[in-house]
Amino acid sequence: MPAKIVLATRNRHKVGEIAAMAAGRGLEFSCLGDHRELPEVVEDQPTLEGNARKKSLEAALALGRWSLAEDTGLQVDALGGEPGVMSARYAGPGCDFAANNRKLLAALEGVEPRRRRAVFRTVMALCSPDGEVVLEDGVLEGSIGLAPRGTGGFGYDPVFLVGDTGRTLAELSSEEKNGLSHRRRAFEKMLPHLRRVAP
Ligand code: ITT
Repeated sequence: MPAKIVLATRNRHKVGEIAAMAAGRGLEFSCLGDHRELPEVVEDQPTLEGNARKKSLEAALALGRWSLAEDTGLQVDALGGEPGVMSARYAGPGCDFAANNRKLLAALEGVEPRRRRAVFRTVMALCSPDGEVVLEDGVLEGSIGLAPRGTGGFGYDPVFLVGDTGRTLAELSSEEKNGLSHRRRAFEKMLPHLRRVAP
């Protein structure tokens, strides 16, 4: 029987990516959409670590089961690390991905390509049913393009050029993105801890 674990996110793109990475590992995921009775988690911590911990802990304690959560930020050097922990709400409360990308490109207007370095960072948190949390992180290096390109992925993927490949994350197939992403790197580091859930 697969071991049950709740993926404590309201982002359906994250659910798809993590479920694909975890396929065949003896884990059966539910997500917050399956537990509508749970209150919304207020992401008020100043760090990715703090928010990832909070999201995993609240779900695990409310449901009395293992929970996996993550918080991701895009950190742009020329903007002093912004949008960072504010990545989801960069263009304001309730904004969509396109508005965030427009604001980011406007903030970098006139900045030459070699000064547009950025990283994606994911902090993943695994919480046991009694509230014990472990954290792991994953980083993907790249830069911000001059205009959005590609239709894959979500969020900032169309403006994030991967390493020095000249391709945005949105121009990769989902298999390619899931093979090298910040989320993949955090997930790989989390695997030894996940063996406590599904040996
Ligand atoms: P949960 O908190 O419910 O997990 P969220 O979408 O609010 O979902 P975050 O707080 O981690 O997630 O916000 C991170 C934002 O960064 C997210 O809304 C996207 O805009 C962006 N983002 C996260 N992962 C990304 C990825 O792999 N590619 C592109 N953009 C990403």
